Amino acid sequence: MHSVVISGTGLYQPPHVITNAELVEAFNRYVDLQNTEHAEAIAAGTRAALVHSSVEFIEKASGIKQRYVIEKDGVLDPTRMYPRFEERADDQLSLMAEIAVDAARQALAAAGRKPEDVDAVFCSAANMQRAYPAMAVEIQQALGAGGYGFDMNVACSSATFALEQAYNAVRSGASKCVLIVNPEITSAHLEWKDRDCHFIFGDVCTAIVVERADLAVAAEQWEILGTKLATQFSNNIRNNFGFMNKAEDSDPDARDKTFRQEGRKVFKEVVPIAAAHIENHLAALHIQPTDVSRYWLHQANLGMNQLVIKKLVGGEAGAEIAPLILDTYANTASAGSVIAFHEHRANLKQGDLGVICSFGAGYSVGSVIVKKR
Ligand code: CO8
Repeated sequence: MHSVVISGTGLYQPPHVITNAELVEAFNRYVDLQNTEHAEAIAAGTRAALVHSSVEFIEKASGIKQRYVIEKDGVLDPTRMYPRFEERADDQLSLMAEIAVDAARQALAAAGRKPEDVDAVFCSAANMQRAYPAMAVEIQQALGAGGYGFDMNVACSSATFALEQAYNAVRSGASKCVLIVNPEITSAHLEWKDRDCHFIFGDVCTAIVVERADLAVAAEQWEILGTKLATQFSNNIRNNFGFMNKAEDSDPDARDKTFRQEGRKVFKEVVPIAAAHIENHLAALHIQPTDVSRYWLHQANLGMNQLVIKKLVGGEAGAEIAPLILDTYANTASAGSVIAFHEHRANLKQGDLGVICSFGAGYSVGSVIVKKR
């Protein structure tokens, strides 16, 4: 078995920011328009009036202050409330592939690798732009990478689950250099008209290079000491959008065809699952939670991360131990823990231990324990 390292990461950051104030203003205008349009039904008691959102609630309940999006005007148009993307011809690069190629080039540059050094591409994200051909194969071609590519989806745990596949491929000798990309265009599958969740997500793409330690040339390398994945079925985060909707004669605009969740249940159920998962994974490698210098946790909710850290190390989740990126990026599905790793590792030194951990729909939890070389 070969030793395996993460030798580079990359981050595509979309051009537009939506602050909570802008988001709430647009949402409240939508609510007022809807309530005026349906005033009679509301007065007759046959329809419930929609209720305003609030910046204070969003920041207190989630810790999110803003989000990046690829397209902003459509989202903030109270007569539309979803992004406006142009359909592209078959011979043009897809939007998901475009942002993946951007992040991938950065990760390859950090790793000191050329696209032709890559012999596997995993496109792993909570949503795919189309059914086929696989996004990963388009990305492989756009970069000029070799080998093979495939798509995979485990919602918010897509990146960590892909890291285990890459780790196994490289340590077994099947691959030498794997590129993982996590293009998360969550704005297209978020229900911006629902105040319970309209503030949650943002767009982004992360990329990770995983390769054999003995071949790696990057100035900064993180040895993967182990990976651990777990799933447990739950309907508490669900989206019924899918290829059979048309055949089922279901309404494509129905509420169940976009993201929905029982946020409070998710919060309560996932915190103990994630904390126990990390603790067990560390114990299997004879590492105490307090020996870990940094936890790059999934970025869904500030309070969730604070509770997970409290269960693990008994203290507060300060930026030093568990850096927060969801205040600026919001929840970016599988990319969240990778953004935290990308942006918050520069001050760690040789021998320091870290844990990348995702948790989310499925339920799914994935942890990757790393050590700076
Ligand atoms: N403004 C004002 N008030 C509001 C708003 C709002 N925007 N929204 C809700 N309220 C009200 C509610 O109506 C409720 O009122 P009442 O008490 O009168 O009934 C009150 O505020 C409290 O509501 P909640 O109980 O819902 O509030 P919480 O404190 O639980 O906070 C959160 C809601 C922030 C959603 C929180 O529960 C949370 O973050 N939970 C964790 C969720 C989580 O981790 N989810 C992971 C999902 S991501 C994932 O796995 C990837 C999926 C794939 C991505 C696909 C791309 C889109």
